[in-house]
Parts: sequence; structure tokens; C-alpha cells
Amino acid sequence: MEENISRDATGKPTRLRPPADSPTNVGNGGELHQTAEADSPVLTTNQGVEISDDQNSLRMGARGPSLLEDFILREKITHFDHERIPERVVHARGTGVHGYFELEKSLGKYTTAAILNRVGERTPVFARFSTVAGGAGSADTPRDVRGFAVKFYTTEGNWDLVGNNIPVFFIQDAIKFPDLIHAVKMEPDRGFPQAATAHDTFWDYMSVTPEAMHMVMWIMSDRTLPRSLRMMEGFGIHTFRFVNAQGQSTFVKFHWRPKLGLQSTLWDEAVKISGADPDFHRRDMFEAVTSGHPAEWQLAVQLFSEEDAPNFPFDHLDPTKLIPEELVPLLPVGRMVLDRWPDNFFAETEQVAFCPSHIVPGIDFSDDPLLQGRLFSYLDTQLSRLGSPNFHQIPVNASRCPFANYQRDGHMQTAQQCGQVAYEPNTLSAEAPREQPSRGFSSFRSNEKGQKIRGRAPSFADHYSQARMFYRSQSVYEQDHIVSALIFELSKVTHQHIQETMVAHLRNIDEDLAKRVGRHIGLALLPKPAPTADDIQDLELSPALQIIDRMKDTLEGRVIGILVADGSNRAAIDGVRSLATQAAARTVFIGQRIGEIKASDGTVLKIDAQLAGTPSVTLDAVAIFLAEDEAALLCSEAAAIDFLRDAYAHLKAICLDEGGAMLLEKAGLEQDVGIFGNNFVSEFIQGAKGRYWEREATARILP
Ligand code: HDE
Repeated sequence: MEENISRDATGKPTRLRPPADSPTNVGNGGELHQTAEADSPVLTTNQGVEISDDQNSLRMGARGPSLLEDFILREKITHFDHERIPERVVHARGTGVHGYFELEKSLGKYTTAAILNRVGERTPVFARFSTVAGGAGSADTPRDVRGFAVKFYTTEGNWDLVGNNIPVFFIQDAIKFPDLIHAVKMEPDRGFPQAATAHDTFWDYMSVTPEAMHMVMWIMSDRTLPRSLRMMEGFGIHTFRFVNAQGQSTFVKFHWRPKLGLQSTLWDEAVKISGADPDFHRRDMFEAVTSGHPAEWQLAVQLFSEEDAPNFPFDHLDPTKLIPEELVPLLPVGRMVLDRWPDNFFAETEQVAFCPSHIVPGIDFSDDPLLQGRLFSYLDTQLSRLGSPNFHQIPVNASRCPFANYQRDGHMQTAQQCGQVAYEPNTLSAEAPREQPSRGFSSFRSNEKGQKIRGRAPSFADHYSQARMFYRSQSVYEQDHIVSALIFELSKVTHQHIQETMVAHLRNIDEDLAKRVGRHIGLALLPKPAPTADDIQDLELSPALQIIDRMKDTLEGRVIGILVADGSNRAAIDGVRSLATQAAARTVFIGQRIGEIKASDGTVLKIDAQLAGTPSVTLDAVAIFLAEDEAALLCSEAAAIDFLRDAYAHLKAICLDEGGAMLLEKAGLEQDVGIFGNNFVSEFIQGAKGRYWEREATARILP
């Protein structure tokens, strides 16, 4: 039978290919039936009743009305009608992967949490990466924050670290979150735009929310355009606490650092990827994980004491602030390896329920007012989304350690709870679960005092210093991108007073930034700087906040496209392929037609992808090797010219032989340091690791 089985990318059998003597048969009306063989599973109803015919409903006569009696039809359709559950109100679009966390350095001095004490121990995890604003069916690459949520199935219960790929947030208090999200989502009267911040209501809300200015700098940077989910950082954002065996507390911030380093796309590229492959990030993760290339991050912590905290030039409880690593260095403690694709998207990725309130003994919360609100929100949202207080019984959510209590019943109760006793304290059952005073979770005994007020601490009032620090810490190329992003976004705003207020805020961040943006959105005069509630400080710059600084000298996990046709130079093709493979990159052969080509030496080469469906935005670098006649043909193919033009405009390394050079000329592009002849393949492969930032000035007019 084996030869009849086709397999999916994970190697699992997918379906039987009907052989000549297949049990497939044709019914009276010509419809196909696939009937069970002696050793194959039988199709049944949910009650286990075997189904004889799944292609025809029960009807009165072959051409007559259908009968209400048909319980098989009704069960199937009713289940189908209820297939969808409410998508997440935010972070609806997501990609989940299983894996493990391995501790490399004990934090026993600071925390009793077993997962952070036992060096070498592997704890299973499920991670979900998401965009925030778009619906579940939106594209992967809008300009947006990415969610970075990890569920650790520890031996002491589940610990959910529900973070983002940006270390700060828009607002300082949870009570503002519904307004923030209403402002960014589709405008309610028109139902658009989908997954975009470039519209009136978002910028209206930003313009009257000065505390968001630091986050505005981050979202306008290339951090919101990651090349791959595997190439972005993750942050817990809030300050948390560790608590040790002596009951002492240390403050902690969590960081995830990708093994592959940081890589981003350019805005024009991200826009085009959305059309070419809306599943770009999900596909990239799927292909990596299912082909044996796990995604990996290092977990690092920033530790500081209650005594250190007042010396920082900002309040660490304010989630619009980060702690520069130049101030508190990062301590690497372990690694997360994501190596198993879920069996079923709905069961796992859709039904996984993260809650920041899921913590384990030895880890505790801080008083960050945004975190405090989140502790309520996530449990509440699961009740409405998953529809039952028993959502913790869904396998992806269930703890892997024993759990027992007296909570009972409820929708979709699947646990078989036995015995007479469903309350405590009790005297009737020796097996009943009891409290564990020494090991059980106990909150840090903090000294809280103060008046009951609705108000904000004065230490939260400086909204511009870290925004300035972030902007000025960027390389000039990254600063240009922030300027261009602000121009693009604010050019979509139709109310001039909103544009002016935004530029007024920018003046508090950087005068040159404000001028460049103001000029390009048509403001004849710069508005006065926005009023401030606190002095703006010139903080020490933090180059660690750049992306360019965090790129690794590696091609691992990336893709090189080689455009070929009949007669293409085999030696050049093999040269690129072998050096790319050595550098742990993947190569894709692209042709005008799927099938095979005959290379220059007469050998046959299989084409992986068709040119029009594989624009260069989906690739990290491109090589074009074409015989003269084929090059002449492709000179009149827009997809080929765009392939080259986009690779050039997106600052990618390009390798060309003489045929490729004909396309270069036709595209009206000039030779530069990022364009290599086919005798310089190793230089090309080295160049493919990064981008030719200096080319940007010739590829577009910088604002
Ligand atoms: Fe969330 N957020 N959030 N958020 N959030 C949700 O919970 C919420 C915030 C984050 O892959 C929701 O299960 C409030 C910060 C991620 O399933 C909801 C506030 C950070 C995910 C919710 C915040 C996040 C969510 C929607 C302000 C970074 C996706 C569905 C107090 C540290 C998790 C759900 C996944 C999801 C509420 C702010 C990250 C409605 C009220 C700050 C990664 O409960």
C-alpha cells in the first residue's frame, strides 16, 4: 500500500491515491463514492453510527424534497454551521508552534520557580506569534506590532509570558485599551481599513495621547516589518518580580533574542509581499519547522532591585518606557526551540488561551497599571471566545502537571469528576485535594500604601525623552525609514489639525524629524511644540535599539532565488547553490514555466517556482543567469523586469551573468557595489546576508 500514500510537508500520510482496483465507485447520479476497505477507518456520525452514503441526503424520491428525518445530514450541517468561534478581538491573526525551553543558567538565587532552577531541564512550550490589528484572515505583513506569546507547561503549572516584539506599549493604563483598539481597528462607519494604522481615527487618538509617542517611534520603525517571525525579538514589556526562597524580591524584564538575528523588510517590499503571499510569515515558519530547521530564541533577563529602581531616569512601572541594556545588562538564561508544527490549526493555534495571570510560584507581578488590567482581561476574553470556564481542559491549554480542585460542571465539562465531595474544607474524603502552604503560590508581601485615587504618578509624565533616545539611537538609514513611514501614514490623514498636532509632538522628539515630516505632508508652517508635563531629557543613546546593529552575519534561514531558462550557465547556477547551501540558506529555481529546463551543459534542472508567482520580494537575494536568446525574450516580460527592479529598490544583493545584465539595462538600472558578476559568487553570497543601505539614496528620493 505504501506507494499509494501521498504525504504532506510534515511527512504525514494525506490521502490514498486511488489505484486501478480502488474501492472508489460511481453512484447512479455519477457522483464518486470512496468506500472503506476491511482495514481502513469507517466514516461514522459523532455518535459512532457507521455511514453508508455521505454524498446523498435522504429525500423523497430521487428528484424529490429532502426529509427532516435525515439525522446524518442535520448533524453534519449543524456542526459545520458552528465551526467558527469568535476571533480574538486583537491579535486575531496568528501562527503557533510547539517546542521546548531549556534552562542554561540557574536563577535559583532570585526565584524558586522550578523552570528557572533546574539547568538542562526541558520544559514543553507552545508559542503563538500574531499581528494586532487585522482580522484572522488578514495578511501577515502589515505595519503592525507582533504578539509574542509563550505558554510554558512547567512542572508547577502553566506560566504564560504574553509579550510583543516591541519592548514598550502605547498606553500607561489598562482603562485606555478599548479606546486604543477602537481607534486602530477598521473605522466603524465604513468597515475599513483592514490591518492598517494609516487612517484618521488611529492618528486622531495618537495625537491626543502623548504617552504613546515612544511607541509611535517604534511602530514607525522597521520593527513592525519583520522579515520573518524567526528574525524578531520578543519582550515581556512589563516589570515582573522574582521571589526567592527567603521571600526576597528582584524586579525582572524578559527578553527573547532570535538566534538568526534581526532582519526586517522595507515598507514597499512588505506592501508587495501582502499581495504576493499573504501567508508569508506563517509559510516561512511552517517550511522551516517542518523541514527540520527549528526556530530558536535565547531568553535573557534584566534584573534590578527595589533599591536600583528609583535611580533610573524613568519609572520602571511605566510600560511606555524600556530599560536600556546599557543601563541594566541582559543576562542570558536559556533557549527556546520551536520544532513541532501543530497537528491542527484550530485545536491548537486558535484555541490556545494565554493569560498574563498564569504564573507559577517564584514569579510575581509588579504594580504596572497596564499589567494589572491585563490580569483581568485575558481570563474574561477566553470565557467569551472559547465559551466555557472549562477552556483549561482543551489539550493545548491543559497543564501537563496534575491539577485538581472543587470547580465543577459548566459548559463542555470533559473531566470525569468522581466522588461525593465537591467542596472544601471537608472531612468526608481522604483523597480530596488540600492546600500546600509551603510550596503553593504565595504573593510577594509588598508594602503598599497610599490614598485611593484615580490618577497617574508624576513619574509617568515624561513622554518624550525615551522617544527621542530611540529615534536618535537609530542609524541614519533607519531614521530615514521612520521619517518616510510618518509621512506615508500622516498623508492618509484627512484632517489637517491631526497632522499638525502630530508634528507638534515630533518637535519634542527631534526638530529635524518634525521638519522633514511637516514639509512632506504639506504643512507650510511648523506648529508650536506640544505642551509637556515634564522636562525632556537627553538620555544616553542606546545603539542596541537598532535593527541594523542586531543583524547577524548569517544567511541561515533565508532564501536566494535564481532565475533561469533553457541554456542557463550550469556552473554559475551550481556555484550559487552550493555556497548558499553551505551558508544554510535555501535556493529556489525560478522559471517562466514550471517543469524542467535544459541547462548550458545539457543537464536537466527542475524549476521550483513560476516567475510571476515568485516576485523578488519573497526572496532575500537574487541571481539571474540567462542565455542571450532567453534574456532577449524576458526583456519584454514585465515580471522579469520587476523581479530585478524590486530586488534593486529593496537593496538586495544581485548576481548577474551577461544575460542578466541585458535585463539590468532594460530595467534602466546602473551597476553598483551590490551587483555582482557570475565570477563573484562568494562575494554575492556574503552580500546577500545584509542589504545595500547606501543604494537607497539612488533608488528613491529620501525625504
Ligand atoms: Fe493583549 N489582549 N491586552 N497585550 N495581547 C489579548 O486576549 C489586553 C497588551 C498580547 O496569541 C486578548 O486572548 C488589554 C500588552 C498578545 O493568543 C485580550 C491590554 C501586550 C496577545 C487582550 C493589553 C499584549 C494579546 C485578545 C491593556 C504585550 C495574543 C485575545 C491592558 C505585553 C495572545 C486574547 C495570543 C491578546 C487584552 C495590552 C500582548 C482582549 C486589556 C501591553 C501577544 O484579552
